[in-house]
Amino acid sequence: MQVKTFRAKNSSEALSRVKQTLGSDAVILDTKNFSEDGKKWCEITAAMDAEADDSTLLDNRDAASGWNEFHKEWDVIKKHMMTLIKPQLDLGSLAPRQRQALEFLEREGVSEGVTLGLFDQLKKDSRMSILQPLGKCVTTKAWGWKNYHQKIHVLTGPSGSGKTTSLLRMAMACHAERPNAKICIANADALSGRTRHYLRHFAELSGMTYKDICNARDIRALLSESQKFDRIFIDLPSSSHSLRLDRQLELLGMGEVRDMAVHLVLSPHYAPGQFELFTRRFASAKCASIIWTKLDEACNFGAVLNTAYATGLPVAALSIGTGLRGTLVPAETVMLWKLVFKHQLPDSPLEEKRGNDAQ
Ligand SMILES: Nc1nc2c(ncn2[C@@H]2O[C@H](COP(=O)(O)OP(=O)(O)OP(=O)(O)O)[C@@H](O)[C@H]2O)c(=O)[nH]1
Ligand SMILES: [Mg+2]
Repeated sequence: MQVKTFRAKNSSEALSRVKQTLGSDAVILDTKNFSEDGKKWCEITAAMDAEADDSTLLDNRDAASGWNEFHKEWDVIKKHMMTLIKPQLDLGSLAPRQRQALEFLEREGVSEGVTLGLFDQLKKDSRMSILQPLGKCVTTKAWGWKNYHQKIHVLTGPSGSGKTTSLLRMAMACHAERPNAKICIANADALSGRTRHYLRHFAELSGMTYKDICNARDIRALLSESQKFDRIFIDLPSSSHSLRLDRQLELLGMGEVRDMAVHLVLSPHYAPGQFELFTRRFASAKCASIIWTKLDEACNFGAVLNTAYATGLPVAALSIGTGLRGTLVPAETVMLWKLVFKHQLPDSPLEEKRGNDAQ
């Protein structure tokens, strides 16, 4: 691994020097702001997952492009296989109710692989509801203390998917459930001043501890005092598309951390090709759930089913708005069916609470 330190007048200049020299795949290991001879400096230490010389960089690019080539080829093979298989997918052989449900899912953007799997099951029994085979692969594990016993919860996902807001909502939900619990919010997105202010502000307002994580050393320090906390939430920075989640965790010193669950934050807005890339990039044994965000802005929800099939991960929560209060709903399977088949968003927990209070 190539590690270099860059100094500039401010963080954006230092960051652009990092990108110029190491490329956009560089991982930030440390950021320091300090004054020297009356001048302010920002120093960033960054690592590139390759040897220093250009030839190795090229080799790595070759390896990456080889990997991409393999996936491209596999995608083409898959397409050809689907063309061969599709004529056998005789929807007319299903009961009308089953056929309509499958056709609906196809229009919703559910992938051919998924509809094929459902068809195989449905053709065995004309009375079978489509929810039966769907329910075997699309599962939920509602966010809350009861279902997630791990102390450390890490949020990851593509840029802008709603990681930071979801992290705060999840932490706040834990706090609401157990007001005396000691919760720590750790911000590993050290270069984003906006994220730091936002997380620190709400952590302090809610009586939670806030910590900045700039490097693997900070992670070690946090882990060494983990017994002080009942839950620790870590906001991971968005990484470049070629940096896989496992590698990113390793570089941050979290590769071997036990008692940790990673939650993948996604919104249904992305194109199918991007979802395929995400499922490869974020594939990790440490992933425990998916949080679906921006459902209030989506017009179809086929991606929710496709991703459940592709990753096998349960859905932990559904996010239905921009605010922090009443916008994160612990997921139940019936909510997913209403979302996919009726385009019906789950009720906000605030509305539910108001209803209960009124009763
Ligand atoms: N409409 C809507 N907006 C949401 C939802 N969840 C988050 N957002 C908005 O999405 C934007 C991005 O959210 P962030 O939490 O900053 O996303 P992020 O993944 O942390 O972003 P980066 O750290 O920049 O990668 C913010 O304006 C949020 O208010 C949601 O469920 N619905
Ligand atoms: Mg963020």
